[in-house]
Amino acid sequence: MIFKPKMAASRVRDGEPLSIVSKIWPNKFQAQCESRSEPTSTQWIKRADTERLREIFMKYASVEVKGEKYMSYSDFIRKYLGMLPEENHNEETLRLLGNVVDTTKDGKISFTEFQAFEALLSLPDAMYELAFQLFDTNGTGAVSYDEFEQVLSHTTLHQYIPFDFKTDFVNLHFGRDKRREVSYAEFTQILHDFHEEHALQAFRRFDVDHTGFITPLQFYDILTSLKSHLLTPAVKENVVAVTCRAKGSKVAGSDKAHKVSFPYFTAFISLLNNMELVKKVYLVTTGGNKKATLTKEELLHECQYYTQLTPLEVDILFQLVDVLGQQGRVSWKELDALAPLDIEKMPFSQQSIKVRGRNTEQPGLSN
Ligand SMILES: [Ca+2]
Repeated sequence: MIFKPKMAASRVRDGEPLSIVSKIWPNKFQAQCESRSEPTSTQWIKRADTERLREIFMKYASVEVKGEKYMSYSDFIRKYLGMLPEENHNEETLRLLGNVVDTTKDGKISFTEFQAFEALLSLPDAMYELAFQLFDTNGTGAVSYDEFEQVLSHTTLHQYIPFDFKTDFVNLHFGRDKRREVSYAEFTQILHDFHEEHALQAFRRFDVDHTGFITPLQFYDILTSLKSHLLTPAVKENVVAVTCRAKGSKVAGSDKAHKVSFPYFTAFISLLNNMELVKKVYLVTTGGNKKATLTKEELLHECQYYTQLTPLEVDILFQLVDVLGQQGRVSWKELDALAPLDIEKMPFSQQSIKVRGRNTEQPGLSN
């Protein structure tokens, strides 16, 4: 989402980037894409063999220093990955992306670095690793506040709704003097918390009177600017209608009718984030029968075992299901239409399926 939010959003359902990648690494990110003989779903995560990889590398490497071939950032990002195709592309963007692969930070990409990048893609936490390397611009193995601000300020996310860096969020993670550096493990958590904090800031920005309410259109604005990766067409088309009709967003007898309350706002986003869990709960309850339908009460009963899913989230789920034309009953079809990610096609999912020798048809999260 950093540089091409539209591309990122539209690719989510193609099973390529997880939301985190669409935010951080806006690309198809298959370094070995050219090495596939057959594009089967599991094969693309396999590591390409060295010889084939070298062949690909040599095809793009335009720089030669003392008899050694290297890729320039432009060779790698623009010609090989096909990102930033515009002639007048942003040089800073190119530098930030090239820098991810150039671990020696000498401005060019060696075969070893190319190979390491390819290997990184087959790690189970590849997407977080990529994000970390993007933020760790000087390659010290830790992210400083300056790096965090520099990279985030360069995102379209920040351009839509500026992130306020002068907040407790920054103080808590980097210290008040901003001198604390963040390790990889901590960084993965920060990345997660950052998106929540940003949504929170956006709500406050629109709630100018501090009433705890925003309008459905403002809600729509926030969702499409900050959470577009969570919005399937079914959600996007119906979000305003749903929030206008929702009981949870009205205060009876007051002028707050048809407004979005803060709890509704957070529950809505949380539900979209949790859709894979909802699918799991559905499958457990129906014994794996995707044709079965469940009422709100049935689903709610099962959801008690999962603390992540609140009754308000289940309410919102059924409000969405209702506008999809299923009065009061939910089946796999509706869940699928609302779920932002096809988790079974995700690289980490494929990887763990492979490791455990499981069939890719099996539903559910692999972690
Ligand atoms: Ca290098």
